[in-house]
Amino acid sequence: MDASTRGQLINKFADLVQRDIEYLCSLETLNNGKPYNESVLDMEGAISTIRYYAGWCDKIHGKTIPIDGDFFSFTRMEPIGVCGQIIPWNYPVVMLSWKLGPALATGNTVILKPAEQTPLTALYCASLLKEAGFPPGVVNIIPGYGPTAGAAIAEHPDVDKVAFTGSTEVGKLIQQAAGRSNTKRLTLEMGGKSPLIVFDDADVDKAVEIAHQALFANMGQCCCAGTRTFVHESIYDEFVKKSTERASKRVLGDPYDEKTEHGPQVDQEQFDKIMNLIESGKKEGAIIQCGGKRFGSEGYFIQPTVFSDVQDYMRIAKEEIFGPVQQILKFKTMEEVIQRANNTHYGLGSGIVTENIDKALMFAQSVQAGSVWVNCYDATMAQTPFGGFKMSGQGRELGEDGLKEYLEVKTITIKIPKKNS
Ligand code: TXE
Repeated sequence: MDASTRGQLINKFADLVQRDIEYLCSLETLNNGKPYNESVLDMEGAISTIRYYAGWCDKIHGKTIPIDGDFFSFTRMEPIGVCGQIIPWNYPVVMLSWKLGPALATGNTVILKPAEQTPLTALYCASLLKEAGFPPGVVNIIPGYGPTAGAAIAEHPDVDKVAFTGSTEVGKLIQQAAGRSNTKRLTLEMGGKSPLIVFDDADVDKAVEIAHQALFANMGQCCCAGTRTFVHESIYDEFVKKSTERASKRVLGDPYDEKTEHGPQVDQEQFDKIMNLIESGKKEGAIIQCGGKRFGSEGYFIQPTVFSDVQDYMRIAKEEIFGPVQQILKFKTMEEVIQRANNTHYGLGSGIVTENIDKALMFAQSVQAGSVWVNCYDATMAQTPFGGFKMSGQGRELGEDGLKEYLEVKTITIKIPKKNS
């Protein structure tokens, strides 16, 4: 198939997601429990990612290289082959778009396994891919459990690459399986404990809102959530008070109600993990400003929770909570906060709120994280690469860098009688 035709096919898939957007949003809310309004944002984001990669299809090319000697040398960018893609439940269609977009744009075939909690929208997308006219076998969407279906993909000798998003624990298992089988190529995106720094020159109200959304969006189930909010000591008390007021106003309820900002956690396992970490925060001496309990008596709703007086050694400051629990820590100086921000095995997102460009750039250079957001948070778009330093990941998704993860570079060198330039 011509690369341009591949682009048209991928765009056709985006057209069909757009056509059925209301159905897909309803299904995503049923799938995951996220508020319908968040499902709409997810679907719009997924469509723009698919279209972004559709546009790349006939613009991926190699180079001619000024090699030493009487040779003519050029490179071809070739697909890797069969790509396994194992995705999580927090952003089911968004994750599907991040995975399918670059893999298909570069001419690979795909076996995608959605998370066991959220197979519905991925299966519906499979029917849209068929309707768009993808040749049989190019995209295979196979729901199943991690230790069986997921592990089979990671172990299989005929799978050439695995792209995974999920826990660090499972990411390590996938690396081991790749090593045991055929040293398949890997991209891994594995969560974080991302710092957001608020300096004393910031507009406190704006900073409170940025930090609130950085943490509570998607019920805190976001890999790059700003889960360590470091606030300068001179504005700390005001910031804690306003953050508590903001979190207390968050509207919980039926995810299909358009007033709802906040739905349930995805399942009992996540609910239990979060409640356990909230208890550990209380025991270790952090002060609970609001929340901390189950909301209502049905479903996996957790009250938006704000902890102040959090210390770096506490479990809530070190472990990925993946829930609606904000940790507010106090700092004095830039040097100190950079050192503390980097004192983690993770390195996915980070942010700084300041009016001072020197502070922003100093932090941006020093923080060990794949993304730095200045006066905003999680401004993740199809065009910009996303991924982790340290144990948050390997490789990058999105942007032009995301394409490289699905390509092999082949160098072709031809002996010529004489080079004349
Ligand atoms: O993740 P898993 P879980 C983090 C978050 C969360 C924790 C556990 O902290 O609380 O991980 O969540 C598949 N071989 N993140 O248990 O198990 C699984 O079927 C191959 C961060 O849901 O890693 C699913 O498709 N695959 C995160 C996917 O891996 C396996 C998003 C993720 O599930 C497997 C989700 C195996 N042995 C959780 N075992 C992020 N980075 O955004 C499981 N899977």
